[in-house]
Amino acid sequence: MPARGAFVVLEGLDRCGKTTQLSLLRSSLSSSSPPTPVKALNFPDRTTPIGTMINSYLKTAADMSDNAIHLLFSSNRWEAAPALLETLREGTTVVCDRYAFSGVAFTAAKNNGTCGYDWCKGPDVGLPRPDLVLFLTVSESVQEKRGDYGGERYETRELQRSVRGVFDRLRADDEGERPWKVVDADRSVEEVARDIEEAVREVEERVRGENPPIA
Ligand code: T5A
Ligand code: NA
Repeated sequence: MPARGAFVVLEGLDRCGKTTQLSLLRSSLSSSSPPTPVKALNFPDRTTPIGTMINSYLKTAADMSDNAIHLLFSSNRWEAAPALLETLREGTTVVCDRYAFSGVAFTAAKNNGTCGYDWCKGPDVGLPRPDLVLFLTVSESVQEKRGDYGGERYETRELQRSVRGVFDRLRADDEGERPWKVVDADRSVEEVARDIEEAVREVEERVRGENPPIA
């Protein structure tokens, strides 16, 4: 049986550059010699029926309680989980734009009494566990200047500040479980890409060598 693939998650505030970096990473891994089998995923996956509901919520076309939308974001990961596990078991590395950390960070950031930090974590317990979290940091002034910022529901200065705080708490609580690499994403696309590729090659090598179980 081949060693499983590594599961790498990119996290960060809105417009930190995850999508840009994910596509560069995918091409650099698949064009290396020998090529690394790699698959890119992103959450929310707006293409499924659940994702369609999430999309209307984010575009502010639909309203929903904070608890209900939180559970939809989580369901959107659970519906992808069987295929994700299968891909990793085949030996393909998965790089993923946002995951359960975003789920907790954005809902808990609302400071709504019925969906506090601990409640927010519950629905994602048991999902496939990432081997590495790449956390892209972006300063407020850079973020707000990036293309299209401000169009979706969560893209306000006040909420993004609160999200930043919850991400810090998540990182502190999670670092004992798996490595987090903080990447300064205010820099050029190329500089950020270099750091990300290096970290991913390291984790790839570790996972291929140790072939740890996917919990
Ligand atoms: N959410 C998500 C939840 O509330 N719960 C959950 O469980 C999940 C999974 C949508 C929202 O949903 C929330 C979080 C979000 O508010 P999304 O679809 O990932 O999530 O939306 P965004 O975070 O807004 O994703 P974007 O695709 O818009 O931003 P990215 O991917 O971080 O940034 P990217 O690469 O598209 O870049 C944005 C712009 O900046 C430029 C790019 O060209 C682009 O114009 N850029 C740079 N410019 C200069 N220097 C660099 N280094 C640059 N990198 C990118
Ligand atoms: Na956004």
